[in-house]
Amino acid sequence: SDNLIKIIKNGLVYSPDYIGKKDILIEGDKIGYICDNINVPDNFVEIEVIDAEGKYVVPGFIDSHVHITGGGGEGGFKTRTPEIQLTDITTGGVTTVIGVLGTDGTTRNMANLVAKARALEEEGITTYIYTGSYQVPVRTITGSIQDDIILVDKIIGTGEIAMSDHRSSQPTIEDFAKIAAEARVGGILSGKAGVVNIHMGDGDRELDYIEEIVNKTEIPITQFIPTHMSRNMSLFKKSIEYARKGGIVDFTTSTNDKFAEEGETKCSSALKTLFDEGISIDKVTFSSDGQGSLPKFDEKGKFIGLGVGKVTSLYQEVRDAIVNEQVPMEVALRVITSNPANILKLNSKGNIKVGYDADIVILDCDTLNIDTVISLGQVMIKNKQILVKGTFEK
Ligand code: FWO
Ligand code: ZN
Repeated sequence: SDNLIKIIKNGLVYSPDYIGKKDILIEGDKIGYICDNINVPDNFVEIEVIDAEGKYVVPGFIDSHVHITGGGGEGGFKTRTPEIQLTDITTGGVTTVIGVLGTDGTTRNMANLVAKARALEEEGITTYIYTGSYQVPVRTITGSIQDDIILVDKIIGTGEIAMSDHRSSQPTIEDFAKIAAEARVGGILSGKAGVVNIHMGDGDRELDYIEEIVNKTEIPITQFIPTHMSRNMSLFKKSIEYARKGGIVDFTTSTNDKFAEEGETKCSSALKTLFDEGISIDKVTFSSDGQGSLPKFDEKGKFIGLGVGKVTSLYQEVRDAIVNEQVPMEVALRVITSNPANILKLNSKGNIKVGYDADIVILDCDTLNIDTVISLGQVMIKNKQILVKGTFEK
């Protein structure tokens, strides 16, 4: 059985700010104590000591855009991607996911998204969801975005709603303003973020609708979380100016060689560029688009193939930013820990602090590879061995 008390000893701790070599006491699902040295009282109670000597200890990762019920379908029914399994997530060091639907808002639905989010929670990680899919009007549970956010605990906002994409519902600016208004009031009345996660396509209108809403209404720019912002060079260049204006920019870490050669900017170098431009990194996040489809269309809009996103790409891009792009570790880690936690108002997440959830990842110092993953105080992976699997995983 899992000990209720654990002590992680002698790790170099990034909270994500670097706080030095510390011992961390875990009580149940919370971080109970952080100090230079905790003497382990012998045979006092069952205490599991985890030796983090020569290792980094960082907050569990937050993946804020994951198709947990599966997505895709753009190449016909056989291309509907498979539902995610627990270790697809935990092997990526991810302990909190935000689940989304996608292009297919017909055969995928909110009831299934809620059920899958609850299933993953039963299996040991923390989940939230966005109400809706690509389509406008947004298909909700209660019939209203505002009511969904206020009344359904796991719903923290709406999305991913498609903008500037040949697969969108071709919504108007007014449509988006009303969606943002409902999400904002829902968030205000429930203490949640109430954000609008916008799927940015390759269309020419890019961020125009968001900027016009921000200029013409009382809705703040931080109500929107546009994702896929490095999917082509033009949009990536726009995302730099957008971030400079205080906008939130989310970059998708799942990719394939076709997208790379077609002008997508790799997330690790996108982060380096923003960092070198002196942009405040607080409004920058990475998300994986895990289990989502990565469909390719030719210039006439004809489907020519698809890949499937992977949650494990999330930390790999952060690791590349640190190792290959020399982005400081305490900066790069923020885009998958404290930044999404702050932006999404996940108050007990994203930091190694007393009273916060015991979501922790231990990294090898030399390789920066994931060694151990703890979610809500439960050791899911230890010394690269999977200890906890999904219900139907062998
Ligand atoms: C992106 C999710 C896309 C699904 O443009 O939006 O399709 O419903 O599963 N994926 N449509 C992938 C690019 C960012 C590479 C989705 C997908
Ligand atoms: Zn998308």
